[in-house]
Order: sequence, then structure tokens, then C-alpha cells
Amino acid sequence: MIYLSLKGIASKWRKLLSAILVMFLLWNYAIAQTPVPKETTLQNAINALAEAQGEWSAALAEADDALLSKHAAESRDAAKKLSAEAETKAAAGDVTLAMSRYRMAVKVLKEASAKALTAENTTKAAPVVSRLETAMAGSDKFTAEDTLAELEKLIPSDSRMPGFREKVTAMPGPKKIETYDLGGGVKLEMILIRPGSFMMGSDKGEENEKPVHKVKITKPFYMGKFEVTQAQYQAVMGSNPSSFKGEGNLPVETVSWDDCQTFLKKLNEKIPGKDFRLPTEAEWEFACRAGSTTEYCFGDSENNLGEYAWCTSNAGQKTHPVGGKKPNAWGLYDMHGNVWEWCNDYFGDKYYESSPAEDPKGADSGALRVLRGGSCYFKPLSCRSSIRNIYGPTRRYNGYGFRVLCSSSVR
Ligand SMILES: [Ca+2]
Repeated sequence: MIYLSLKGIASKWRKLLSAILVMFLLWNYAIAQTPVPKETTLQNAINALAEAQGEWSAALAEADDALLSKHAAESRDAAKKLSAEAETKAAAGDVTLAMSRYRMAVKVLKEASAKALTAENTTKAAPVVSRLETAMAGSDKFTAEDTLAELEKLIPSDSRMPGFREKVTAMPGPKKIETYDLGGGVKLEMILIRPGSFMMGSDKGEENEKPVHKVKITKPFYMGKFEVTQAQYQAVMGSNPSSFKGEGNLPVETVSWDDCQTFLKKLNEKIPGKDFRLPTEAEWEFACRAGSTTEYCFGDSENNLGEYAWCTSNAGQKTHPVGGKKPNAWGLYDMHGNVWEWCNDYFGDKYYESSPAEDPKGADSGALRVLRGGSCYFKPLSCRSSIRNIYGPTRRYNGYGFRVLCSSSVR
């Protein structure tokens, strides 16, 4: 009974102890699972926050430093740039100022030079003015024009110049171009050639072109602007002997020197008082050269001849309408090439050795007449200003034509 009681008691204690044990374990477990008191977590957080704030502030401070440093660098750069710009502007200002001073100096220098030049030119002009006044008094228009041209170079702004210009322009004198009506709408245009001197012949040419010698043409004359055309020949003669016929204003050819004389006789009857005739060789060469001293009226190179002339290199063995190429400096066309042009002179082989210095008219007699200028059948060398061709006065050939000359009644 007691045992049983003890046994029962023991069992109860075991149960009690077991229960206590279980509770103890549960309590321990509970303790283990219980979160850290709130006060502890908050403090940690505060601490952590403080720490973080500390780091943040430090980072901000570093960032500020960096930013300041960057701004400082940028500011330095900007300052440098501004400084450079300012220096550039200042330099530009200096340059502008210097330029302005330079221009001023040049202007002053020019004015001083102009004054000196004007004074010098006025002195030089005095005898020229005297010549001009003499020419005007003597109604010598050509000399008046020449002296006026000299004065235009010397004293263009002189107060007397407007009066001189007006008087010289008003002086009676020949027109630069004269146009004659041959009937049927056919015109004959003549260009005024003023008197002057030139060097006739060529040292580079044939023997009969030598020696080069000075020739003076003392009287003005009119020269046909073109070779005589088939239309003009037809209008005067009522016939056309030319071999090449076709479109355009072709030059008359297949005419002899004698045929030219017949034409001129009829032309003078048609338009009296002008003394139409063939040019002398000297007149022809003077007009062809038009002031040039070279082998051709435009220079020495035959490479440019095609611009002024029809010759073997471009004519295709036939004549071409007159005026199709460039004129010379005095407005005459086809002096080089197209058709040879009969001149009035008898040919003299040695004539140049002893010809008169003024208005030479060719040999006194002979069997041959002279032709000038070359033709569409001839090489450039034979189209030079000084080349001389010769033929009998009755000979006709399809490369031979002519050009007329008439005198100027007004000096
Ligand atoms: Ca010609």
C-alpha cells in the first residue's frame, strides 16, 4: 500500500519534475526567441544613424571639396579664356588703330605726291598747251587731238581741260568712218587712217622686204574696211568674175590690176570727188600694221593668225565672207589672208634701199605690180604685214582681190 503510495507519489513527482523540466526548456526556448528589447534596437539604430550621418557629412564635405575644386578649375579656365579674348580684342584694337594710322599716312603721302606730280606735270604741260593752241588756231585737228591726248595724261584735272576738250571736239575734221552708197542697198565702208610714221619692211622676211626703213605717211586717207566684195563689184561693174561664189559677203577675186583700174574709174564716176584708188604699198603696210612693229598686226606668233585671217591652216582652199575674223587695231578686216590685195605700185626689187622717206609711191616703172597680205592658199609666213607678192597687171587669179582707198578732203 505504502509502496503503492510511494510508487504513486514517485509517479506524481516524476510527472511534476517532467512538467517542470518541460517548462524550463520551454522557458529557455522562449527566452531564446524573445526579441531584443526595443530600447536596445533603437539605441543601435540611433548609433548607426549617427554613424551614417557622420559618414554622409564626411562624404558631403568631400563632395563639396571636389565640386569646389571643379568650379575653381572651370573658373580658372573661364578667366583664362576671358583674358585671352580681352588680349585678342586689345590686339585687334591695336591693329585697327595701326591700320587707320597707316591709311592716313598713305593718304597724306599720296596727296603730297599728287601735289608734287601735279606741279611737275603742269610745268611739263606748258609747251604742250602751247602746241595745242597753235594747232587750234591753224585748224589742224589731228595735231590738236594728239596734243590733247598728251594733256589728258599730264593734267587731266586741270581747270582748262574741259574747255580744250570742247574746242578740239568742235574743230572740223574727217569722220572716223565714211559710208558710201553703191546702189541696190550695197554700201562701201571706209575707215579713216590718220597720218603717221612707221618702220616698213622686215629683217626676218624675204630679201625684197629689206632693209627696214622709216616711212612717213603725211596725209590722212580712208581705207576700205573690207576687201572689195562681189556685191560691191557687181554694183559698180554689173558683173562678177569671181571663182568662189556662194552665201555671204565673199570678196571679189579673179580680177587683174587692170580690172581694178576699170572698177575704180567707174567708182569715181559714181561717187565723184573722193579720188578712189588702190593704196600704195606704204599706205597698205601702214594700215595693216596699225601701229604694230611685229610680223603680224597682232604680234610675232603665227599661232594666233587664225583669229585674224583665213590662210592655209583654216581656209580649206577657198575664200570666206569678209569681216569673219578679228579686225586689226584700226578696225580693218582681212588685211592678213583671204585674198591678196593689189597695190598701186610698180614693183622694185631694190626699191626699199632708196625709197623716199615720205609717202613712197613705188618704182617709177616696171612690168609687175605688187600684191599684199597673203591669201587663203598661203601659209602663215606668207600672210605677214611686210610680205610682197608680184604679178603682171593683166593676170587674173582666184586668190587675187583688192581693197580701195580714198583721200580725206579735210586735214
Ligand atoms: Ca586680204
